[in-house]
Amino acid sequence: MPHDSSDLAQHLEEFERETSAATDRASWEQLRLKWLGRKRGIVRDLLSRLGSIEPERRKSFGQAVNRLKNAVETRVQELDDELTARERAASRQSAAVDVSLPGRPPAVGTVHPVSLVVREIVEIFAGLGFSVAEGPEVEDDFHNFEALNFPEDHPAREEQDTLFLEDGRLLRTHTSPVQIRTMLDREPPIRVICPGRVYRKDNDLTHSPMFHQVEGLAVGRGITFGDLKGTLEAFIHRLFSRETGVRLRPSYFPFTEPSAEVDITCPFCSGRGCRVCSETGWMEILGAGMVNPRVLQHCGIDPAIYTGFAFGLGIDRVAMIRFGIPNIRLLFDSDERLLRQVRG
Ligand code: 2NL
Repeated sequence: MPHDSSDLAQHLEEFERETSAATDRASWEQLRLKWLGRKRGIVRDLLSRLGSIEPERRKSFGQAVNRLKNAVETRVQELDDELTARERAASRQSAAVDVSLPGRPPAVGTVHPVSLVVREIVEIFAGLGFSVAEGPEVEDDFHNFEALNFPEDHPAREEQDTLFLEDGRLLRTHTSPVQIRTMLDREPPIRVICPGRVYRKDNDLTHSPMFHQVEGLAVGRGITFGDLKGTLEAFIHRLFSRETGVRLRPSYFPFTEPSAEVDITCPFCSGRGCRVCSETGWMEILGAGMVNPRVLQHCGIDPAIYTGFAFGLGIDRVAMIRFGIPNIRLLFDSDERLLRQVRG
């Protein structure tokens, strides 16, 4: 049992040895408990023996224990300060910002080919005096079919082709309802271009249930089929090239009379014939015609005073032709590897 000053000197030596091994928090805490612990600490233990020591040695022993106690307390505090300083330095290091590192460039998206083509078409028609009109994608039977002179039993009205909501409304199958709304809202002269998403119950290698359309409408006094032809030729020459040939074939739509389908000379072979145009030299890109008087009437416009022309084209096909995208899936997958290859 350590009862005199020399034993205490050994304690001090032992303590010194142990401090050099206390290099982290855990070993420091062990050291502190062993020496300064309130219950079984060595210093506390020595002090508790003070009473059982002979009176003449009690004073010097007590002083020696106090010196040991002070030395241990001082050193434990020093070690604690050292550990804290090292921990702070380490966390500063790991949180440090290296201001000389180059910045991480933000990911920048690209404009979708369909949007590029829409912008271009809108720009061309703006130059011809047309403004953009937009409307809802969820429509009713009146704006999507009835006002457009679709007969009650027209196949396009069937569930087989049109996506219906439970309440009887539907996803618009063309952007024509936007033009119907425009005619109901405004007085002629009207010149609008209506780009947007449209929906049909179609899903195969060449059809997507959602696709994009642009329709145009001009209503005013004395508008003729010649105006339609001139407008479309100007448009096609700007969108493709001045050399592009244009031809109109008679066709039928319930909402126009007369109606035409519009072909252009194949942009891939300039009309000589290739695989893309099935060796015909022509590609169909538009449907058009003079607005059926019954449609004008549905919209409160007097067909005795006003006439109009209208046309519609699928944007997706134009974008695919324009950028050489071989199928509709690639166009709608939004794969950045494709999008980055397409530049307006
Ligand atoms: C096509 C054919 C066309 C129209 C759309 C239209 C709209 C109103 C009145 C009359 Cl409100 N016509 N739109 C006219 C002719 C053809 O689209 O093949 N589209 C892809």
